[in-house]
Amino acid sequence: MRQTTLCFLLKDDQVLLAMKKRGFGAGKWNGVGGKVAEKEDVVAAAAREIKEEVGVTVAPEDLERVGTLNFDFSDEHDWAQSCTVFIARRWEGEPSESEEVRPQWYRKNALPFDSMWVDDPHWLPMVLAGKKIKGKFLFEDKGGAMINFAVSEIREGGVAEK
Ligand code: 6U4
Repeated sequence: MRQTTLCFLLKDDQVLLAMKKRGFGAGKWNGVGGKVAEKEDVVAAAAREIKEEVGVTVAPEDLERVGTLNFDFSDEHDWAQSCTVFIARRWEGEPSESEEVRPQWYRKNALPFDSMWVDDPHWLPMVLAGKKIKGKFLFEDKGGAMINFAVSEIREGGVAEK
């Protein structure tokens, strides 16, 4: 299964989302991320994608790993991915538009879920509330709908079901 990353920059009560302009997930708001390259560390991959997509530099120690999400697509098996989710509160530079994405700050309590992946309402609010999570999702209709999913919070010393 391919490894991917997703990172959310946080500033006060806002989160940076990026409108994907092309490729996988085009037309959706999402965190910043992409595929982990061969032999690349997942943290390095997250930092590289953040730089490539929105032009800011995040030090590896400022990337906090907050979740692992497994995405399976019943009609597109090649799209299966294990996605490591990060948050970052420190970086250098100002987010700017690239060929791939158009970034925009959103208030954490006013996210554009209608224009995001259908799974996002089930886990992103938990991440933005400071929780660590794991989840798995099975999609149909090329990611347009979910067949089933499970999300749980990872607590020190155990896992609490949502
Ligand atoms: P290219 O080939 O440049 O378009 P790249 O941006 O490297 O690809 P891509 O787009 O395949 O990688 O990476 C997938 C990205 O989409 C990752 O950031 C994870 C994210 N993603 C995939 N399925 C998702 C889903 N169901 N919900 C979600 N993010 C998802 O919130």
